[in-house]
Amino acid sequence: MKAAIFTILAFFALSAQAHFRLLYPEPRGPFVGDREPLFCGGYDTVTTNRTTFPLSNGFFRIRQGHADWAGSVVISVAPNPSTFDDFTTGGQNQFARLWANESKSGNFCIPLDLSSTGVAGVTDGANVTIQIVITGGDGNLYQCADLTLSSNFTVPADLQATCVNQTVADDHSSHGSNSTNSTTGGSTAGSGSLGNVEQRPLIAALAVGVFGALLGLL
Ligand SMILES: [Cu+2]
Repeated sequence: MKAAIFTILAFFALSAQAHFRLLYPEPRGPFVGDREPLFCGGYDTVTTNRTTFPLSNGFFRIRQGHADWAGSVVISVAPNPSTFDDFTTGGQNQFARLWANESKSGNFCIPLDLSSTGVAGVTDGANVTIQIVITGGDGNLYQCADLTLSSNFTVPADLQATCVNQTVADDHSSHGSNSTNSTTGGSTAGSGSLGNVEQRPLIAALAVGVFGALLGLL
């Protein structure tokens, strides 16, 4: 009986809590691990309280429970994007950030310059939705944020200050332990819940916008 309970707990820890959290901009709704494999993490209706987001030189923050993961960002200009098709044109994904990969888990702050997407309608004042797509060994996972773009908006200093990268030192034991800790995680970077962290040169590279360039290594 005890073994069975432990197995069940372990299952929930891995299935519901590993995954990733979108910390900024604000996701459509509260994180529900079991629904993260679904479109927009299970939230298929646009929110009414959009986040004002810079058209140029923005960023997004995630906390990633998987080692050896890849991520991309797609964008929709539909007023109420509710299906994956709303993030495509002519059958092709509208990328705001091309796929790139990373070996570590932890906190990541990734540049997102929406002015350079080349997607029609991604302009000053536009209402758009971004969908972060992460794959780390248990299928694609999704989180969405509804935004209003502004060319003269700067992310407030307190939010800028949270834009840091911290990776977990031990890749392959982190999935389980991090998933347990993340159940109490707050919304700020560097909360200490990830245990030992270290800075890596790659992470510094991410901060200055090399993320997309890593595609060439895939
Ligand atoms: Cu997962």
